Amino acid sequence: MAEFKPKAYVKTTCPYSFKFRLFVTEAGLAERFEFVAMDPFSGGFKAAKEDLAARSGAVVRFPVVEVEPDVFMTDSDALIAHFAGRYGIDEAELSTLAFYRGGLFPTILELIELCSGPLPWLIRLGKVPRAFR
Ligand SMILES: N[C@@H](CCC(=O)N[C@@H](CS)C(=O)NCC(=O)O)C(=O)O
Repeated sequence: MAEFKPKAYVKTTCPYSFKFRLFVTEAGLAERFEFVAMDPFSGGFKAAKEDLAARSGAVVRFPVVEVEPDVFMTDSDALIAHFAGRYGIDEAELSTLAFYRGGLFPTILELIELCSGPLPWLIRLGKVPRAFR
């Protein structure tokens, strides 16, 4: 029987999803995954997310990976550790991942945190940051 290919649901605007996608690519594992890009600006996003919630039995936080048929895992760092272990990857050797984790990633999280205070006001002005849509 063919080996199950983990199915990774990654949200296009999500810094955690990007971290996992970056790990997979830099580790040379891209061929081992099926990626599903979840675009919050597309019409099907809400229904696809609800379907994922029903199938996984949990509140959806991206990235989500179906690691085995009907077995779902979340949390970007836990997923990275899981697949690094499975494929014998040393995370410390992934310099682009370290570059992202050390700079852009915390910067985006900080911006999201800063925007969440004035969010109701931004919504009233019709200026909802992409990360909150
Ligand atoms: N600790 C989690 C955080 C994941 C998270 O907060 N994801 C956000 C998007 S960046 C999410 O899925 N929120 C629900 C949604 O966007 O529908 C991780 O590292 O994966």
